[in-house]
Amino acid sequence: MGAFLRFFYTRSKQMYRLHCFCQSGNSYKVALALGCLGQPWTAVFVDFMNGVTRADEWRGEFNQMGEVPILEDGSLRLTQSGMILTYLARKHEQFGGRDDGEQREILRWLLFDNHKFSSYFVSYRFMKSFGQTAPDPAVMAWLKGRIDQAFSVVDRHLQSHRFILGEDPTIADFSMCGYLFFPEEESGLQIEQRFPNVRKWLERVRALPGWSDPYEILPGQRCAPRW
Ligand SMILES: N[C@@H](CCC(=O)N[C@@H](CS)C(=O)NCC(=O)O)C(=O)O
Repeated sequence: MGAFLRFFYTRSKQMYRLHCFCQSGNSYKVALALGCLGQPWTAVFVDFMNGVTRADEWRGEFNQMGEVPILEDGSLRLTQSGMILTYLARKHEQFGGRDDGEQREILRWLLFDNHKFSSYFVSYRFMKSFGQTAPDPAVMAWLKGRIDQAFSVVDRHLQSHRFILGEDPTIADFSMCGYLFFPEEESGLQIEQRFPNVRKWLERVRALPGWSDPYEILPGQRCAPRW
């Protein structure tokens, strides 16, 4: 094999592999980053809805935490979307902040996102749309209160920022928008109506080269909201 062909063969063999499924906004965070970085990737479907990630065998082989996304880069296997996004930003020298101060600021928002902004929204949407039993109204009311607080913080911040850090998009944006391009009926929370600065920010993210709709790029069967 000539050097030229070998280069392409090696490249295609090492294409990123993203273990994911189409309802997973945490997977979408990584898929969106790869798209905006112009990096080709291939999906490895994880049958989350049928309990694959709860099996000891799956956990033993792929992720002891029982979670997706998982990103494979050659022999490297990475988990936790925030860590994966940081890895990609550093590797491709884009979207990762220009100096130590910006990198710290990105980490601050990634932590806020994982603890509060995506996190409470994820639980609410899951119970409303994909849970096996009808959601408990008291739990949903509590979650909605937490969601409203976290989204108010971000909406206020975005009054004076085009993207989370300022003028330019970073992985903090990819992380925080991860659940907000799914159909509104899945949460029923009317986020864009109630938080106008979040809506304008999402329009800016949607306009980025490389953006795609989650249900167009992630594998698996779409299902109608259950409750
Ligand atoms: N902090 C993790 C959260 C990952 C996560 O919760 N993924 C969901 C799918 S979107 C999952 O696999 N959940 C399994 C579980 O909670 O048991 C990340 O950002 O990657």
